[in-house]
Amino acid sequence: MKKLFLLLSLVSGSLLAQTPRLSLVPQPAQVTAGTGSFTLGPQTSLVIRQEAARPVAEMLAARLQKAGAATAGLKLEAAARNKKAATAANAIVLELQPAAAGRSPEAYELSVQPGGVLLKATDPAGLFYGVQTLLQLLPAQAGPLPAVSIRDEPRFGYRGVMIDVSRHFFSLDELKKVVDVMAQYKMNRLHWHLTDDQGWRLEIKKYPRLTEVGSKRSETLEGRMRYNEPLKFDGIPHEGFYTQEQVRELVKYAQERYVTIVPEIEMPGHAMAAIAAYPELACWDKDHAVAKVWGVMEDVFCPTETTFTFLENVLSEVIELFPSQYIHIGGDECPKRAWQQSAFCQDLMKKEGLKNEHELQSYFIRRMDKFLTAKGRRLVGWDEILEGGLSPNATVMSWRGIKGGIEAARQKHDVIMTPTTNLYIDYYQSHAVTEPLSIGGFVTLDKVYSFDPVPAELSAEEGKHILGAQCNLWTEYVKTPEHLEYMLFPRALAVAEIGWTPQASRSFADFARRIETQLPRLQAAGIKAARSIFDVQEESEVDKTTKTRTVKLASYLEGGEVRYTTDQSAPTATSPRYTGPLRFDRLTTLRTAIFRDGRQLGYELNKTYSVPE
Ligand code: TNX
Repeated sequence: MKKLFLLLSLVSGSLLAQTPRLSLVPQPAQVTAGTGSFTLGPQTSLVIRQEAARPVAEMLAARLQKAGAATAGLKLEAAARNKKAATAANAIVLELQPAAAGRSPEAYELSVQPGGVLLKATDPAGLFYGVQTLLQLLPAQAGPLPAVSIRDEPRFGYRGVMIDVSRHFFSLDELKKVVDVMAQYKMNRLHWHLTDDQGWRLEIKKYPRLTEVGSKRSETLEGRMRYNEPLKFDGIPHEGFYTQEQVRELVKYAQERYVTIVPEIEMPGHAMAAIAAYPELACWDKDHAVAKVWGVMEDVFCPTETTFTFLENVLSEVIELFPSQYIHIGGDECPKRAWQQSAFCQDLMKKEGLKNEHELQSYFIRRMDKFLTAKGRRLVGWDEILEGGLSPNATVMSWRGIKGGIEAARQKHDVIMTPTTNLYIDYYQSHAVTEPLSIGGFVTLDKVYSFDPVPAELSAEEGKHILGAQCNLWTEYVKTPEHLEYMLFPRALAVAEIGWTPQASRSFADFARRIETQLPRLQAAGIKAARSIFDVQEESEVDKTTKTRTVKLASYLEGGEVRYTTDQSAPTATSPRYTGPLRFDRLTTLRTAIFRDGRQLGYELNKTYSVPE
């Protein structure tokens, strides 16, 4: 992108030297800077050429009014088809064109010229995304739109966020807020993790105890689970579920923003909440209760006809509620002990010719696959569904790294990439002492950004099975909407760009610059995003032979100066500036922060390093 601007300003000289740098996220496939600008005013009209464009136009009008960009006026006009778009002066024209072969329905072309704006797409989805771009072009404080022409299209069709509402419940309003932000950054799948050991959150008419019993736990583990230490609980009951009416409301709300909600009903593991409600679903005859600790539980669904009937009935209601083609059935982390100890399971394995419990799990998933396929839907599951044989129509969500994804793509199955290494946003994102308690791990914004969903190991043909990427927010340690937003943003925006922007146009340095301008917009929308882009990035390594430690520091920010001290004093704007790796040969305390224009940005990192003895 930078190169393109450089080239353009070389070619056109001083005219383009004035061109403002755009801060669009995700970076569009193709941007050509123009000359001049267009200012919206009370006389500006909003023109649609087809009725199908009306909902998107209405949404644009509402957003422009809210942004104060269009005072009083902004009339929405449905102009006759035969009027030429290009001649509509002082107007924003939305136009649907006949589909061009091979173009994604999400593609659009946007042209801003001093005389007006023309947005073209073959599908309302494309118009919707063009409108998101247009709104991002608008300065935060309303003002002129820079002249530009953009041809844009996503790299992947699946650009997702997963939210776990089982471990902690989040309100419908909070989820709507997340959907709003997702849509603004062109994300289109919200994977809703609705059930798990710690709570069943979806009303099922046929089985009222799922929510009467399964949506409540008496208390929750406090802090982390530590080996050999007694567990501590908070004594606070936790509960919550969504009525079917609320589900319909959210599905519709998301649909209007081109976000499809992919529901997940976990099986055969992570099922304790359902089993607590209906103990006959278990293999074991013991006390069943909704879990109040985290982890992998051994109390799982038993593959009896009772269980299959139950799950098919549940999924039938799920299918009624969710138009999503994909229905997620979990499939992860199912310990096999209960099945090993069950005479019923051992018998079933003999009868079905299943060699081991992995094949029994595969039998379980295959039955669900058959059921969903017969209903015209597609099964998606975590990568454990590969074990014991993948069922014919399954799509795999690769979470334990990318290996499962590679294997599935080679077997010609579709894949969504969501590896813990890069896309687990329940992990820490900064060294800052202000980071709230999390499950562990370390996934910084650039770690997320650096992920390419298509592994180099795959051939071009196999690579086509990669549908896209998704970040996962598990909420064992995320209890409040503020914390949820802090974990999600801006890291989900990196996933938005992974999913949308051509790999060759991606640059983290430029992304960080753009994120800096997006943060105030998120804040204005009431989103409590993390500000870790203002913190020092740090990495260290010991060398046993020289008995030294090397510390590398960096700033994501353009013009960000990393300054530091090693004498215990607080870093200031005049402290030594970091220019290259620091080497310590004794115990050293490093205090460092980022400065720009004489001011400290973000938090100080204060860390004491040991060296090898
Ligand atoms: C693994 S990822 C799980 C979740 C946990 C998560 C915590 C996956 C399919 N299962 O049950 O919440 O780790 O990071």
